[in-house]
Amino acid sequence: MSKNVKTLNSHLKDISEITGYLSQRGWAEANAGNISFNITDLIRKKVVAKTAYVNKFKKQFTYLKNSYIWLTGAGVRMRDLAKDAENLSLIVNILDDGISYKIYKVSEFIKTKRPVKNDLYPEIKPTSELPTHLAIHNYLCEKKMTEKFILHTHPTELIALTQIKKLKSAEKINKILWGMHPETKIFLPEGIGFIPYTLPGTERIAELTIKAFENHRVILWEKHGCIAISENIIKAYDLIEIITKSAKIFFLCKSAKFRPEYLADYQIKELSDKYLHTIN
Ligand code: 2HA
Ligand code: ZN
Repeated sequence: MSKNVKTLNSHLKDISEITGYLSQRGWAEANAGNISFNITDLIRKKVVAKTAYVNKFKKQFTYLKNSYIWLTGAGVRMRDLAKDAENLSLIVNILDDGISYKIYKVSEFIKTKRPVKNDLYPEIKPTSELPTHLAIHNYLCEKKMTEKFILHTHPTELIALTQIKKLKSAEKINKILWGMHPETKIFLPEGIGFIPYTLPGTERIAELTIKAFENHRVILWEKHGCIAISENIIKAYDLIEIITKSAKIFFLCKSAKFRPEYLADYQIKELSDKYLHTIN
């Protein structure tokens, strides 16, 4: 592994920092949100763990054969994850048939600084949105994309936008988001994707989400939250923070009883012309 590749430990530090922000910003009420990270490239040696047990998914993930996916635990609060990311998450190793998997404690892969002691969470199981996370990772590997990180959270202002009947389309929401602040067009030139309300934690939401990721990096789930893909948690958070700021500006104008003026179409085009080539 080359020296400039961040270690899992170092990613876990970032995860602790960012999950603290998610909680402080009120985007992670109770156990809201979940995170996963394809760490296959960070694994130096095969782990033969005592705690791992073999299980099978309902479907095969062809492109995840022999992969290692770090995931948050079901029911785990982001505010607790911020304090103890390594013990409140786990690692799923998908075996070489793409359907069997083993679950490992993170402590089997890195040196943990403290013993596992968690009365609040006696047993850590994978996040309830596991089907969506794995389907997205499978898709990202199939397309050989550089994004390995998935962040799902509940940003209040974004959810509020999806509660407004006449705004319920990607086109209308993007017009608002781009219109409120120039950085939104610079960071998200492709805009957000939008998925009409779908039952959380299902194969259906997974299917719709993968389709929407064909040309987006952030997707809004109507009346629920958003899900973003990026290279790491810091960049995924940046994307969500930027669009949430735009939504907030929109609502601030509205609640002060002013109609926001929006950036003009030519100003948005100007931003695309100047910055599009610099955006990754
Ligand atoms: O993890 O946010 O979508 C709780 C959720 C499910
Ligand atoms: Zn959710």
